[in-house]
Amino acid sequence: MSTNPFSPVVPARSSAKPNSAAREALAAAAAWPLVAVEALFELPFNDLLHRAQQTHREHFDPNTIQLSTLLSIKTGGCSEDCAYCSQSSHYEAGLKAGKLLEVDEVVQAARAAKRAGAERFCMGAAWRGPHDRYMPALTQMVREVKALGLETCMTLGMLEPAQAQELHNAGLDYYNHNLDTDPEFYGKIITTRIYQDRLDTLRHVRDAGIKICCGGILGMGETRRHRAGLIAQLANLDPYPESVPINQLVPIEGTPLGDMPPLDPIEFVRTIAVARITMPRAMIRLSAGRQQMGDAAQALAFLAGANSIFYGDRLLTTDNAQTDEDNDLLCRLGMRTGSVAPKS
Ligand code: SAM
Ligand code: DTB
Ligand code: SF4
Repeated sequence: MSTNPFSPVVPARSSAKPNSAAREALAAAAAWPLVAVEALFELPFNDLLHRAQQTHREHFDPNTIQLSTLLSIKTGGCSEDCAYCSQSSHYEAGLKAGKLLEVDEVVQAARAAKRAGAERFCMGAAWRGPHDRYMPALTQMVREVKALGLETCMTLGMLEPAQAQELHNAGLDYYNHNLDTDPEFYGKIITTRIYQDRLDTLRHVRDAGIKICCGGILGMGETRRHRAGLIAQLANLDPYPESVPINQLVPIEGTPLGDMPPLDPIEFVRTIAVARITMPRAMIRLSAGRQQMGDAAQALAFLAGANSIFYGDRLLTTDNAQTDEDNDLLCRLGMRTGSVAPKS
């Protein structure tokens, strides 16, 4: 074990050559034990932000932000019971369910996103997982959106290995599948699929050669320990996700979490900082909830190491921060938008 509670245990992929017992112990050890992640959360805010900003500068240009645009390609009528979601058929959120969009409609929206400055186009479907009969249309969407010169991302629920491979073969760059929260709190939010189902899908995606976008939601009534647990789960994926969306709950009337009070913005920013420190080369996306957050909290989140946002007036079924407000904020912060990659 490391003696510094703020440093990760030497991971199993270290170049050191321990004896076999030690090697086994190292392999069993998580890169970021929960106690080390909790210790980061406990730091004085200024110390935590300083450390996160240092990490951020080591790996990224601190003044460039990447823009991703979302499109709901199949809305509502979902069989799952995720307590935060407007699209679950278990709740009455007043949403009209739709069919899978035509490929042309998706490509038209992607073209508009590209014109507006997006680097990545993320297509989301309200499914437990895609039925095989939709795979030809989905792969066609990937091919055509990619041909526009955009990075492609899809979030379609659970994937079988063969489906992941088909999407990879079509050119899908990223697959978004969130852990949402830590394993202990998970059962309070979703009962129709288990944590291991999510980990299995992430493995299928990784094995197919697609990059992973995986994060969670804050403000669902979880404790700090649960937030630390979520970050530890993400940081201990081997390798950790290339993209980490951190959503603030958008409370939706009619869902079980519709009345949830907002999370303290300081705690939200702390979580971003801990994600940056524990996953130094990941894109950390300040995702849902920006409209409710205000400029000051967003500016702090960028200082804490967030370097991507969803850009465009809509998320999936709710309003996003409006693009003219985003342009104004980024201008006041002197931030550029464009392609972001970790320094080699
Ligand atoms: N059905 C697929 C799934 O669940 O994997 C893909 C779409 S689902 C809407 C994608 C993610 O959006 C969820 O995992 C959750 O993290 C996030 N999300 C959904 N509703 C939200 C809300 N009201 N507030 C914040 N994040 C939300
Ligand atoms: C993610 O982590 N957040 C996005 C994206 N991945 C698919 C979705 C946010 C949805 C917010 C609520 C809504 O608009 O329905
Ligand atoms: Fe369905 Fe995804 Fe919403 Fe859960 S988060 S209810 S799986 S659309």
